[in-house]
Amino acid sequence: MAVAGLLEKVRNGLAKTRSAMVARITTAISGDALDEEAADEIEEILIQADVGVDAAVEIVDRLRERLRRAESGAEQIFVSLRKELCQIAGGGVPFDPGAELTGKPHVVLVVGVNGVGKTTTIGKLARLYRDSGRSVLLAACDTFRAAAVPQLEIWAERAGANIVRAQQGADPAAVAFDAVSAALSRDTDVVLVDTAGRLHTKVNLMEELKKVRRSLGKQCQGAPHETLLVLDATTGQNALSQARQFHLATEVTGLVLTKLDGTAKGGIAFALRRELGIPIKLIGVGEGEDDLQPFDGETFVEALLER
Ligand SMILES: Nc1nc2c(ncn2[C@@H]2O[C@H](COP(=O)(O)OP(=O)(O)OP(=O)(O)O)[C@@H](O)[C@H]2O)c(=O)[nH]1
Ligand SMILES: [Mg+2]
Repeated sequence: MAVAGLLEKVRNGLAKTRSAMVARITTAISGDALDEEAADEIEEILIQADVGVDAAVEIVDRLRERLRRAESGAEQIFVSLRKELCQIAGGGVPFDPGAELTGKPHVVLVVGVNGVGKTTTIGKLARLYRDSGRSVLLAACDTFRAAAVPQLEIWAERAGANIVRAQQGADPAAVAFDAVSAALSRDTDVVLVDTAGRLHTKVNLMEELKKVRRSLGKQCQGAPHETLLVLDATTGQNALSQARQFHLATEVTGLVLTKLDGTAKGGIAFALRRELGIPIKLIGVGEGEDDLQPFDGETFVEALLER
């Protein structure tokens, strides 16, 4: 997608967070200077957008510092805030479905708590890879929920991807093994592994995930090459503890932040970037097929603070 179209998608997706922030910040700095009152108000606005208390305090401290040195004024305050937020969110390498893949097949394990958008993300991801000319196989390792397989089948059909599935109640690690076998025999480029939602506090379910992981690596060295943890942006700061627990169990290599379109608390992206050493790779900004976008910190901040 062209850069303009991409920004538009992200901009629409962040509309709720933006409208909760920009107007209030504009009012807070209507005196044209960043006085104590305005600084406190901006801190409060950032906290309410789920940027996190520590990050909000740090951002406003640095904002004060910046503005002590330069001339203030509403425009300047926005420019400085943009810079501070970019400092936190920027600098990563955005996900590129056309980039060279590690491993053949390149295996992507998708994990997360219940209902965060794992299956939807896989469907959208399949589409992104297919649009880049890659062959894709979906592994239906959510054998727990009865409706999981038909849901994945619909996405597979839409994207033109193959699917490997089993009976409900089957061992997810066995399905994972079969999927990699099938991908190897069909010379498939990418395997996307859907897993059942699980609470990060349930030890036995986290063990099951480790087993799926080992199973993926049995015939394909280095698999999974990517482990994406899906986080629902509407859950707020709890996303941080989910990320920490899943990372302990499965070595998460990237985050997907979904449902940004449904929340005014999109600031969680900054908390995640600041607190964890794990990059945000993709963001979900709607339920449609093309509503999964590569995360780019600068674009994100631009869309968030546009006036
Ligand atoms: N608005 C919005 N809805 C989303 C987004 N991503 C997923 N959803 C919706 O969230 C709901 C749950 O999505 P699923 O993909 O089934 O979630 P899951 O993590 O696979 O759920 P379980 O397998 O039950 O754990 C669906 O209604 C999706 O359409 C998004 O970025 N924006
Ligand atoms: Mg699912």
